Amino acid sequence: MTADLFSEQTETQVKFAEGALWLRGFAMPEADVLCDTLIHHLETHPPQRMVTPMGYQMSVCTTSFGKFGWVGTTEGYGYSKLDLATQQPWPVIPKVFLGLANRAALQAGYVDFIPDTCLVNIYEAGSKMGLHQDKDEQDFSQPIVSVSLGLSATFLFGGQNRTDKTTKIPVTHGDVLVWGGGSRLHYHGVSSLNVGEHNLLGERRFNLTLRKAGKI
Ligand code: MD3
Ligand code: FE
Repeated sequence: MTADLFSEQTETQVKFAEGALWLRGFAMPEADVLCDTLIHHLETHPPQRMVTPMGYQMSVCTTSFGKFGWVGTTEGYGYSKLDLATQQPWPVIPKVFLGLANRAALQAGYVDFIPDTCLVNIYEAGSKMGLHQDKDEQDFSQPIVSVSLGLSATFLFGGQNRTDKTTKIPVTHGDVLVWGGGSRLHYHGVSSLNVGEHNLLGERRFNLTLRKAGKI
C-alpha cells in the first residue's frame, strides 16, 4: 500500500518526515548551468551501470564527482577515491553544486554542510531504483541533498523497515530534497521512469545526490 499524500501538494517547501524537507523548484536558478555542466562532464566520464552484490546490473547509470565516488561491485557497495572505469580520481565537485547543496541543507536546518561526493544517477525510460537504505557513509548525522533534473519521477519514501508503508513524492526538474535526522536511514527508492522528453535533457532524468561520505 502506498499513500499518495503529496500529489495535490503545491507548497514550495514541504516537511514530509522528521528531518526531511522537499524544496520544490529550489534549484531552478541554477538548473540550466547544472544541466550544461553535467552534459559536458558525461562526454569525458561516461556513466556506468554498477552491479549489485548478487551480480545484477542496475538499470540506472552512474558517475561521480568529489573526493569519493559511489561504486557497486560484486564485492559490495561503497565509496572509492578512483573511478573504477578509468582508475583516475573523480573530478572535483563544481562550486555551483556545492553552493546549492549547502544552501538547501541550511534551509532544512543543517549548517555548514560540505559534501565530499556527488553521485550522478541517470535514468532512462524503465530505469528504477528499488527500496534501499543509504548506509555506506561514515557519519549518519550528516544530511543528504538530492537534486532532480530533467524528466519527472516518483520517489518512494518508506520507513525504518523495508516493509513499512511508502509515500510517493512526485519530483520534477529543479526540485531539491534534504534528508537527515530521524529519517536519514529510512528506506527509499524511485519508481520506473515514464517515457518523456525534457527540453534540456531529452529522454532522461538526472539526479544529483550530494553526501558527506568520509569522516568529519
Ligand atoms: C531517504 N538516489 O543514489 S536520493 C541513491 O533519485 C538514491 O536517484 C535517488 O537514492 C535518485 O542512493 C535520490 C534520495 C534519498 C537519499 C537518501 C535518503 C532518499 C533518502 C536517506 C534517507 C531517506
Ligand atoms: Fe539512496
